[in-house]
Formats: sequence, C-alpha cells, structure tokens
Amino acid sequence: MEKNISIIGVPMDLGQLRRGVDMGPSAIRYAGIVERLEDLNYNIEDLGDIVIGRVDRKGIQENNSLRNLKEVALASEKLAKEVDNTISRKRFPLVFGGDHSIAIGTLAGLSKHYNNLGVIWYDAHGDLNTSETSPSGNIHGMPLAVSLGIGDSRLTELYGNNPKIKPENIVIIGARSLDDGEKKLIKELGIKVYTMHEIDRLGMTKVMEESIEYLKDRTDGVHLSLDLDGLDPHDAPGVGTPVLGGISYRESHLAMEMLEESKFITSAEFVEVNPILDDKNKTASVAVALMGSLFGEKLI
Ligand code: 6HN
Ligand code: MN
Ligand code: MN
Ligand code: MN
Repeated sequence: MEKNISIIGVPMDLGQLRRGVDMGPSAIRYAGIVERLEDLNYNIEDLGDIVIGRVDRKGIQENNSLRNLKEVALASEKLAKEVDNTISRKRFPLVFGGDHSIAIGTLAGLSKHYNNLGVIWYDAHGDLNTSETSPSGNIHGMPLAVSLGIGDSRLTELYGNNPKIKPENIVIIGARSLDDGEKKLIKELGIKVYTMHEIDRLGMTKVMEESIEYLKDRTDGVHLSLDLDGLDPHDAPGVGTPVLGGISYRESHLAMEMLEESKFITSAEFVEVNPILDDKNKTASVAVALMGSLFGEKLI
C-alpha cells in the first residue's frame, strides 16, 4: 500500500433524503482515523472537506426523478479534480462520505489514471439505478450505473471519459436489496455479485479469495467503495438505508485484512455514515476500525 495517504471529506447529503450524513466526515475524523493511520506509520495529509452547494428545504423535498442533480454534479466535479490531483501526486486517496452519490466524483477522478480500474462495491445495495428504474429518485442509488455510462448525461459525462469503469471489473459484495431494474442490469452486463446468500454459503474467506483472484489479473488498480450499510445494522446502525441480514463486523474485518494482504487496493472511500441516526458514533468507529485492518493493523 502507498505510504502517503490524502484524506478528502465530502459532506454530501443531497443524494438522498435523510439529513445528517453530511456530518459523516467529521464523525470519522472524531473517531480517530488520523491517529490510527499515523500509528501504522503512514504519512497523512487531510485535505479537508469539499464544499457542497446548499439547497433550500423545498428544493430537497421536491419530487424529482434525479433529486438535486445540479448540486450533486457540481460536487462530483470538485471531488473528481481532488482525487485526480491526489493520484498525480502519488498519494492514496481516502474519501469520507457523505452519501454514496459521491462515488460518481471519486470514480471520475480515478478514471483519468487507470484503463482497467477494478471496483469492489461493498454494499447492501447495487446502486445501479437510473432515473427510469429508481424507486426514490435519490442519486445515491445510482453511482455505479452512472460510472458505467448508464444514466443522465449530466452525470455520465462529467469530468471527461465516459464510461469511467467496465462491468467486468466490478465485484459487488453484500447485496441484499436490489431493485428490479438493477437485477436486470446485473444479468445483462454480467456483473459479478456476491449476495448475502453466497457470503452465508461460501463464507467470507472464499468470497474474498475469489474476488481478489477475479480482479487481480484484469485490473491496473482497485478501488474499494465501502457503504457502511453493507454491514448488518446491529453493527453499523448509523446509516440512512439499513437492511437487516448484513455482513458482520468480524466478517468485514476479515474482508479488509484479506484486501490488505492482496496489496492491490489503490484508493478507498467509506460512505453513508450518518451520526444523527447513529448510536454514540458507533458506525464511524466501525469505519475507522475497518480502515485500521485495511491499512495493515494486526491483532498481535
Ligand atoms: N445507498 N435502491 C434504493 C434506491 O433508492 O435506489 C436504495 C439505494 C441506497 C443507496 O445506500 O448508497
Ligand atoms: Mn451504496
Ligand atoms: Mn447501500
Ligand atoms: Mn482491526
């Protein structure tokens, strides 16, 4: 793993309707991420937070198939530029959300540097909706589709390169709440998915071995996009769209430890931490603990 890490906070809450997820980056910092990574001998640079436009209450609640599109697109451009610069400076981008719509910007920035970027999408959801298939109009349910070049051109075409990633370079882990349009897209594009069924059946060890083996030879970098709602809500209660029956805290540590051993993760983001819905900053602390494992913390 790159020994120089740049933290980028993205206090974005406009990709969905629950307020409070904009405080995610602060909660993660407060839970001690910088000290944790410095103790592992990383050089940490905190770039602070991307400025997110504000929308009045009426604007947010407006019924819309692409809610807050303008502000989300604008923030995505800013984030893309920051991530792009970070890689150019040979540092590891570590992005804190904010809702998952921020992955549009992260992947846009990364796409300037890789021809075959691998993506591990650790999530209860597929985030593969478009304005046509979305049940909510919330853009945080669309970033993976957008990055594949599917969806509104104001999102798919931002920051050049469209598409940003290829379907065969994606692995989704933890899925258990997929909308009909998402299931259809997964089948059409042949995206590799480990649902909770496969995790129960094979165990996390096998799921991660297979995922790493699958991505290893076909990619020139691998981004981890970890939505805290991939974990079970008992372990990560501070999320806006919790789904029962998720990945456990221990399984998640194992997954992070195996990714660390694989040495192929080149960027990461931790999203959907919502301190208002949380239990004494538990979810941010879980995120920090998982980052500990991802960056090489050992139990002994
Ligand atoms: N997330 N599939 C639902 C939707 O509204 O499109 C939920 C999306 C959740 C997105 O958790 O990042
Ligand atoms: Mn998500
Ligand atoms: Mn999710
Ligand atoms: Mn640990």
